[in-house]
Order: sequence, then structure tokens, then C-alpha cells
Amino acid sequence: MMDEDKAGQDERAREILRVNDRGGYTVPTARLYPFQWNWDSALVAMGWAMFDEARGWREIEMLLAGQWEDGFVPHIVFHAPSEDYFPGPEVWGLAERAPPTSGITQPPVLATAVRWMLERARARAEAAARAAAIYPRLVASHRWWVRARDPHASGLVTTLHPWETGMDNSPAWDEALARVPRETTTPIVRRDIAHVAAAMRPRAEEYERFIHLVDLFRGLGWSPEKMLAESPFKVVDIGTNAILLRAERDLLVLARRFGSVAERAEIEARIARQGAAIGRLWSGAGGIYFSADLIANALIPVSTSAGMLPVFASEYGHAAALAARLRAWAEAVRWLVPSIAPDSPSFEPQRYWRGPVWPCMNWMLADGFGAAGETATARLLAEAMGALIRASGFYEYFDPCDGAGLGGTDFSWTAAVALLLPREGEGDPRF
Ligand code: 9WN
Repeated sequence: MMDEDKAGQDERAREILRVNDRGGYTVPTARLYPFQWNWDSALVAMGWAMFDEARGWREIEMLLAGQWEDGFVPHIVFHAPSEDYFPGPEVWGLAERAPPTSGITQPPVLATAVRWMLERARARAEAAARAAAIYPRLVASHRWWVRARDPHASGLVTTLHPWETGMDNSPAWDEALARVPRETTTPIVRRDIAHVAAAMRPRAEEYERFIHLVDLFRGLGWSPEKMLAESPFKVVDIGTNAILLRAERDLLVLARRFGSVAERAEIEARIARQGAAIGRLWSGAGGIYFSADLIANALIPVSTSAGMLPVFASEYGHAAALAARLRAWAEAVRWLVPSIAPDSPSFEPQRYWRGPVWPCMNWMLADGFGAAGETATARLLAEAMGALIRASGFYEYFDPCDGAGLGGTDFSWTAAVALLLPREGEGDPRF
């Protein structure tokens, strides 16, 4: 990308973040998503930090205002009421919390964002003070993951709702989700399809099963033990596990500065366990990592972009094979990285997590491949993102075949990723 293009794109990206700012937190996009989302905010905080470091820290502090006493970080924090989204706070039965939150989580990118912001800070003293205050919250959050979702210390955490993966209607969840009944006690009032074409969103049947799970967990009082015991949807998501492992490695760096010897030992032990366990998800001949279905007790043989995320976790043993896989995908689609293998029978280039390119994935995979020494692949992913935004705008996701912008417009994490993209000739595709 030429420097002038990049400068213009950056200016527009900054404007989008300012417009989506609701006073200390950033909505992913107006109307479609009118609250603060967990993994969006981690990316958005880094985007803000590129031009307003204090505002970047604020984003994270606001998300953590929704953290529960046991360390859990919810997937949505409902700072202010809105009629534009379903399910709102009353459906979660958590409207009495201050601030109200959802009762499920999302992939934990937060520690990675905090380390990133601390290491690049120009206002070093302020960054150190704010990171020091945030650090114990991250420790509590990572302890929650293991206590609530891996109580037998297998090294892999369990996900109990497709929304927790952030890749809601991925074909990887089809079989596991089919076991979840469609009946709900909460009437379903889809607001999303008033904002975005239904063909770009999950189907009615998926929403019924999503809400069935919310009804069930609400009835269990959001008890982590009961949810883990009773959920009819239980998967080991390769995406969440890779992101958590990366977050643990970043937390360890923070712990060297802000933590105790005991905390460092605790984090190191988790990294050793998780690093060994993630290898069990390698598909072998498939040339990619898979998620696992804990109820069927089997790997899920669906190739998704999440299956490459171990490179983001600094697991480089299969980096060359994963890069080769991406190159094979690039023969079938114009733009990387599609959310599932384009030769899969489930591939739908415009439907949400069943085919489109998502900016958050390009960012994580470009970072991972760059660090793995797969520089050409990393550059390809970064360049695809810049070109898609330039051609179509700051959309939520993009059609990998023709580059069309899809879903929400003026999207916050798309703007953040644009700001994080390297300039032409900067050479280093690691963000
Ligand atoms: C449910 C906010 C979120 C992202 C997710 C994306 C989508 C929500 C929805 O939007 O999910 O959490 O209502 O569809 O799938 O990754 O965090 O941008």
C-alpha cells in the first residue's frame, strides 16, 4: 500500500473509533452491536493506543469493570441500555449487576493487548502504572479459565456456547450444536436481521439453540460447575485454546515485571501443560489443527481459520504446513483468509463464520506467521486486509471470492486492525 493511501485509511480508521466511542468504551458498530464486547475491545484498545494511549487503557479498564468476583470476564458488558440488540441484559438474568453483563465469555485476547500496549507505550510511566493495576485482574481471569473450564488440568479449556468461541455459526460447531434442543423459554426477537441482510447472519435454527443454552445456564444460576456438568454443548475450541496459550505467554512477561515468583511459576506450569496439550489437536494428514467435541469424544474434522491459530500462540512446529495450507486455500479464493476451507461443502462465502474473511483473524494469523518466520504468508494476510478495506470499506467481514464488504459497516475492530497494519516497506509483518 502506498504511504498516502495508508495515511488516508488511518485517518478514516481513527474517525470510526471516535464515532463508535460511547465514553470510555467502543461499540463494535452502531445499532447492530450497541454494547462493549470482550475480544473486540482488546483489539480496539491497541487501535486506540496507536494515537491515544490513555484512551486505549481506558477501553480495557471499562471492560474489566464488568469482571465478576471470581475472575470471569463476560463476553458483553451492557454499560448503557439499548433496544437494538437481542439478547439484552434481562435475558441473561444479570440486569442487577453493576454494570449488567452476559454470563458467557469470549476468547481471552486481553493479556496480549496489555503487553502490546505496555511495550509500545510512549507515556511509559503512565503505561506502567495502568498495566500494574490491570495485571492482578488478568491473573484472576486466567485462573478462572482453568478453574471453571479445565478443573482436571488437562491443559485444554472447554467452551460451552458457540458465542464463547467468537465464531458463532462456524461449521465446526454444526454437529455439536445439533444436540442442543431448539425449544426456548425466552421468546426470540431477532434484532440483527433488521440491521443486516439475513443471508449474512446465522440461521433461525442456530439462534434457537443459542438461546436454549442461555436459558439453561441462567436456570443454573451461572454456576461454572453446573454449567460444565450439564451443558449439551461442550467443545475444546482450537481458537480459544490457542489464544489462551498466547495470553498466558504474554501474562508471563507481565508477571516478570509486576508479579511474584510464585505467580510466575504458576503461569509457567500452565504454559507447559497447555503447550503439550494443544499438540493433541493436530490433525495429522489434514495439515491443520482441529477442535474437539467432548460429548462425541472425537476431533471435529472441519478445517477452519481457527485451526491455524497455534502459530499466534507461538507454537511453530507445524507453521510451514499451515502456511502451505493457506497457499492451497489461496488457489480457490481471491482473498485470504476465509473462515473455513473453500473446498468444504459447508463453505458459504457471505454467511458470517461459514466462509468470510474476518479482520481479527488476519491480524492474529499475520502476527503468528510473521513471528514464525513465514514472512511471505504474513505479508499476504496483512496486504489482503488493507486491500479489502480500501476496495470495500471498514466492514465487519468480507467475501473471500469477490471482496464485497459484509455485515456491519464502520466496524471498530476493522478500524483497529487497519491502524495496526504495517506501512509498505516497513518490512516487519509482526504487529
Ligand atoms: C454475539 C461483536 C461480536 C463479535 C463476534 C461475532 C458477533 C455476536 C452476535 O459480534 O457475535 O457475541 O450477536 O452475532 O461473531 O465474534 O465479538 O463484534
